[in-house]
Amino acid sequence: MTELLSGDGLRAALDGLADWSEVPGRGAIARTFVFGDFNQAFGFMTRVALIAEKSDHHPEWRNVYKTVEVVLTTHDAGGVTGRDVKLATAMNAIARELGV
Ligand code: H2B
Repeated sequence: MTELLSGDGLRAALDGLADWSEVPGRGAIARTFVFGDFNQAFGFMTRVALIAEKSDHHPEWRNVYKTVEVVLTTHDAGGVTGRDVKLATAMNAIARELGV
């Protein structure tokens, strides 16, 4: 889970992660979520925050009204790992439940 993903490994992981892309030169992946309104965006963040805290893996993110910009990287490993893929997968599932 803490093994760095790069090259083909990262590309394979991104293939299974709808709407996420690599952040060039950063060892990170990113997705921008656009919800219906602020309540939905903040509800998403609240649900993700609980998962992040429980798994001790936290997003870099920015919220403006109904938009949530997320960057995931594993700081301890200096790049993308399975922990980021797992959190991104959970984020996609929650967003999907909210119709995004
Ligand atoms: N979150 C992320 N995204 N990367 C980490 O390496 C990380 C983290 N490390 N949350 C955790 C906290 C670590 O700092 C604590 C001490 O377990």
